Amino acid sequence: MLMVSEEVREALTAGRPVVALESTIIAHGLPRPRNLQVALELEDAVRQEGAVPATVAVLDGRPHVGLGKEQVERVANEDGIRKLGHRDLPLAVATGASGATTVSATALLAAQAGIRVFATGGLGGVHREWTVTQDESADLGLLARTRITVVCAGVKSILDVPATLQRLETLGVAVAGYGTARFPGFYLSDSGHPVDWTLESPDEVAAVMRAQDTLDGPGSALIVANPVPEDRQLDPALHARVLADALHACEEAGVSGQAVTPFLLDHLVRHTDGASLEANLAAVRGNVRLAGRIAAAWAQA
Ligand code: PSU
Ligand code: MN
Repeated sequence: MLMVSEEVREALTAGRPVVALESTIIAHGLPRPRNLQVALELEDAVRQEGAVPATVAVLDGRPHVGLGKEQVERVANEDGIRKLGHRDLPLAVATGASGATTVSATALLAAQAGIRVFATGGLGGVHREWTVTQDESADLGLLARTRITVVCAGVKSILDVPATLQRLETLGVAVAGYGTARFPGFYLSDSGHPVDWTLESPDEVAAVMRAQDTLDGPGSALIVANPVPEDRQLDPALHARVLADALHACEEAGVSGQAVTPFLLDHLVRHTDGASLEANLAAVRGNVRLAGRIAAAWAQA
């Protein structure tokens, strides 16, 4: 049922590096037409690091790992592309729907295809107001059950960051800062919260992955939290101001469920004159490149 592209299948069989990429950021996280350019650029960046990109999406009810150019175009431009978390996969498959995969659905499909390294922008997590809405991204629960390394710039700053870090601890998901002892803040290099572990090189990350396998504990993820370079981050004062506005607007508009994340991200883009988009892209680019290097170190191991 899983459609693994020929290029990805060959690379996996030969033990060459592969990096999974999610598609929700393309379909629902970035404005058109920039989203298509970015999708292709990210695939290119993976290739420049010597790895094969495997963008994940569901098209006409078929889960794909590794997309051709026309398929990437569909994800970026087609109206009615849904947002699919892992719980949505059987529904999309059985009804023949098309959709972009979130971190949870991407991690699941990538792991099933035998891919160990995955790059994204920011993970989903615990939303502010959790006590009222119980809105916690399914990303966290799935990563507690899936042996995959996720390179991200932390969790989106629209979330409750300390609550998300606590949930990751409770769920037993390993978290390490890459070259930093601070948990990155997605648009910002530093969320203001520390991490317990710091890894300094792709080889070190690969060694942790090997240790996960050797110890053979619960099949959980390794989160490599890679900060956006400081000179590329969103101005922290602007970030604080616009984020407060965005959260307020979201409440006013009565947005809930799956629509919350895209609503907030879009609000930030429009009210920072695109600066949040640039910081977002800088973060994702950095993550994709690092993931390529980690995949290469892992393939050599
Ligand atoms: N980070 C971004 N843009 C996004 C997302 C993350 O910069 O669009 C997506 C990811 O796919 C993540 C999802 O898995 O949002 C989380 O959505 P939710 O909170 O509905 O679980
Ligand atoms: Mn949610």
